[in-house]
Amino acid sequence: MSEVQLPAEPAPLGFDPARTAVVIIDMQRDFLEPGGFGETLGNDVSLLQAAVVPCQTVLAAARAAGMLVIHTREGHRADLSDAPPAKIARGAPSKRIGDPGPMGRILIRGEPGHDIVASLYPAPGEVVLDKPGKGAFHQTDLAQILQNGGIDTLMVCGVTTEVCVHTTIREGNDRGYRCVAIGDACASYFPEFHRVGLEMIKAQGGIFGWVSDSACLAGALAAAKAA
Ligand code: C5J
Repeated sequence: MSEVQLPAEPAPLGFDPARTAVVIIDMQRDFLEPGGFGETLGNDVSLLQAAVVPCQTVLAAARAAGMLVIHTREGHRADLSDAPPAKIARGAPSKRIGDPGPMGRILIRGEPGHDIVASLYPAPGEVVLDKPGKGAFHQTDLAQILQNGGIDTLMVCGVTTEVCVHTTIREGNDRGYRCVAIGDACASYFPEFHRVGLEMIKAQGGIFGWVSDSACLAGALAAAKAA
């Protein structure tokens, strides 16, 4: 497939699917389902459902185009040795990271709540990247994976827009990647933060990235394949 033209803001972006990775951030039960980390912080987790179908569209399009797909999961080792005390102590949640909950221990690797929601489950061979922080580059081998794959562009979606999606796009931008937020495939517990979060990325001529949507990405890939 030759260069694909993606409608995006602040400007269209040409990308090579062979050099582009789709990064799906933290579509985990702990954030999207009742009884997990998101709800312990007092959030209405149902708001994140808005990103599920658009993420499915992105995932299906990426798979059909043979693109590198990376699923991230925020979480910690069972002994919490990789969890900064300042992160565990933060706020006044009903349960803290590591406490037992209805989906197992909160935000702990291997627990049911840490897993990716069934509707977006990784296919065999897709990269599943465990990250202890908000950004997908922090304390992970993502940079090595992208370098080995010859990747220069990231299509980023998932949750939450203003936290882990933003942090990952900022990290990627600083490392020289062209980062596109797939806006409707991102969601937040705070609709206003979602809206403004996307505005921030594309402001000032695309100060740290581009914003597009799932239909545009799927349509652009399909059009390029048919050409
Ligand atoms: C948060 C995330 N919001 N995946 N994590 O703590 O955005």
